[in-house]
Amino acid sequence: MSYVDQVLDRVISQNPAQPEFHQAVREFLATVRPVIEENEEEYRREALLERLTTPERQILFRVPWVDDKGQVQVNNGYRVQFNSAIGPYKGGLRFHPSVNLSIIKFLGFEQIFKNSLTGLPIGGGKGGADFDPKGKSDREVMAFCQAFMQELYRHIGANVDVPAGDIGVGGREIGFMYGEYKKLTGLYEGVLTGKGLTYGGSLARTEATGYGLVYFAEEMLKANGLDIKGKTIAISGAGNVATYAIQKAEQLGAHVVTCTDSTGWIYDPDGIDVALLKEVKEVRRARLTEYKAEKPNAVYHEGKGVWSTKCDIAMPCATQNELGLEDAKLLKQNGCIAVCEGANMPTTLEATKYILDNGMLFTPGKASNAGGVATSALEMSQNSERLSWTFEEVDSRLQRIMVNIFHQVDAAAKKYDMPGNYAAGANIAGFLKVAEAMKAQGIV
Ligand code: NDP
Ligand code: 2IT
Repeated sequence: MSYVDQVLDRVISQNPAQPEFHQAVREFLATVRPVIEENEEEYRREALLERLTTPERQILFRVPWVDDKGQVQVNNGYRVQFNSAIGPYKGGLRFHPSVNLSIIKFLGFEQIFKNSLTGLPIGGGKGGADFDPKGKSDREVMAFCQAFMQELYRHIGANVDVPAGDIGVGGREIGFMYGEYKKLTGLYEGVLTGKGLTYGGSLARTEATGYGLVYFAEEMLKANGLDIKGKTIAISGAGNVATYAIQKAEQLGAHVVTCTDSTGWIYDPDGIDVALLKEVKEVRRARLTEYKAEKPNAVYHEGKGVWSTKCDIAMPCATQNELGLEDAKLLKQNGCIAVCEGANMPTTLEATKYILDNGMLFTPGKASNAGGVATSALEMSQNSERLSWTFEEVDSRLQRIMVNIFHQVDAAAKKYDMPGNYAAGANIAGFLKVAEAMKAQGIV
């Protein structure tokens, strides 16, 4: 049996009932196969792939907190410190009722290669809890964040592990967690990114993932003789990534006609109104029905279905496995030419295969959404030198990083005879740097 197949079998049997983690590893191993096969004996002897697919450390903890009625609630907390070959563990925290070890491990695994692609010194990690911030008061969210940090603080640090936001974790949650970390440790250090601007945050971090996605898409389209200007885009999600992807795409002359939340979706022929979207989702923390209520031309659909929209480009920016095979077929039928992932693993393996086999362009999240974590690393740099850069400085570095990631990914795909297969290119380019660093550091 080939080494790659042997490792995949091992991952599946040693991590039962973790379908998302299996999916991420399967996708990765399938595309790095040609690189491994060039040096199979050496990789096998050093158990490089076994080490890479096994987290360095997994922390599972109880998070007890008191709700507004005086009832004690208990949630499950996670931090998976996956790989520190190229830098301190870095990756977001997700608060969502669906969170489990499989989801945190798939995210942590992909984060290793994403962080490598940024060219910055950050290792891979991810964490979170099955806490649902929906419908909770600010005091309840604070109580939860404090309880979460009461355990997490002993495992993280500015040079150890630096968490940030993800689904359900934005500026409010990072603030509460930062305050608790400072109180427990007495340290005022860059232990979290995505901080508020008054206490060590970086300008443009809020916008970075969405903006970075559009910078990446723009460069990829350019390399294929296309222009983002004038394109109709269907986006899913209505959170941090989606909002700023919509804003940047509209600034660059594209026409974004959809957004979604967990209960339904909006089609707005006039183009999504970002100011209204932010008011509904960030300020009121309400449903998209409130967007519709203020936009007579917009149509609100309950449930799923956003990928039935006629568009040139689809940008899934909500969550994993939100774009399946039937969605990919619909997109193709309707003339869509590119799927650019803003979320982590939003496209199923079957849908990705269909997209690539049918001549559509595809950019994998670990490359196209890397602008968020790259800007987090820029926030770490600013914290270290105790300076704050201007918005323009951070944004122009972000643009350069995204353009550079695209060219690394493109070159790796070409080098291994898979031109245009950016999914393979991203995995290979991300992997090679981490593998070299792991080799250099010996068996640890
Ligand atoms: P937010 O919590 O800000 O927004 C998430 C959006 O997706 C919300 O509109 C939410 O709906 C919707 N959503 C979440 N879960 C589901 C679900 N299970 N089914 C349907 N809709 C869902 O998160 P982000 O924008 O930060 O994250 C979106 C994606 O981008 C995630 O995959 C995340 O891992 C990835 N990502 C985020 C980065 C960041 O910097 N924040 C960086 C790189 C990737 P509702 O409004 O109803 O809650
Ligand atoms: O998936 C991701 O890259 C993030 N949620 C951002 C991580 C970070 O450390 O900024």
